[in-house]
Amino acid sequence: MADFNAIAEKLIAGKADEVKSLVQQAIDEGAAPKDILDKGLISGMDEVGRRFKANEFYGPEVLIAARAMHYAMEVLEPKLEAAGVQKIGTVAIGTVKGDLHDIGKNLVTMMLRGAGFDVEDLGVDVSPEKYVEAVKGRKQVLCLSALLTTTMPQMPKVIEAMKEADCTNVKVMVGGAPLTQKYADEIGADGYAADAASAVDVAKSLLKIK
Ligand code: B1M
Repeated sequence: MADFNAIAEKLIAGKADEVKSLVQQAIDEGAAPKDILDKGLISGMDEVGRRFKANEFYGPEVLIAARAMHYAMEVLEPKLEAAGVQKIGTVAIGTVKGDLHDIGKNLVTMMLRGAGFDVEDLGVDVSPEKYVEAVKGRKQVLCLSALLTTTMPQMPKVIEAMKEADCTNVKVMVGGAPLTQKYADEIGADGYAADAASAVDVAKSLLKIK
């Protein structure tokens, strides 16, 4: 019988090769792809998120676990598609115009993917127009990252551009070291996340996913 706990444990430990082969073994044994995802990989990433919030894990451990998840998904993704398993939501993420910091954004991307979201990473130095183009009619959530006090003011510009392009049905979340909930409220963002694990909670709550 497939050992979902072992998949979760190896994922938490960042053992990419072992996670991938355990996932392959579970597939070969006939386990449902959705169970492998939910009870193995996502359960492991949830624990990574919990440890990150509790300061038991730091950026490198999260990145290593996320890389293991990504590696295992290479074998699981085609099976999920074949089984018609839906992603839990669609997200676009990018670092705002003028800002080249991407380590935090990449962590957020990996945690969201680990939680089951379909995430398009737009990269760094993203203009308001590019955000709008990426989300219009195609995404439910837009995540903006900024690490510089000089680039934070790009965020209200993106929100304005979204309104002008009639993208008000897309939820906008903001994050990055200089950001605060107060600033997010002032600029009219729908959500603020202080770190990558909370970004998952906020995205889920914006889309009313339990
Ligand atoms: Co830059 N840099 N940097 N830098 N850099 C900071 C941010 C700075 C605080 C350093 C300092 O002076 N003490 C300072 C900003 C000061 C300010 O404006 N308040 C600064 C500066 C000034 C600059 C330059 C202007 C320096 C210069 O050239 N004179 C320049 C700007 C370049 C540009 O962007 N145009 C610059 C350049 C660089 C490097 C290229 C060298 C490099 C970036 C490499 C890269 O990202 N690929 C770099 C780095 C590494 C840093 C520090 C050291 C580390 C940032 C980091 O990766 N943290 C940083 C100082 C510091 O923080 N100690 C600094 C780790 C990361 C995991 O955390 O990004 O906060 P963080 O992400 C967190 C949360 O914020 C949140 O979740 C993440 C995970 O928990 N989060 C989100 C982030 N994005 C989110 C989006 C969401 C939700 C949550 O969406 C909803």
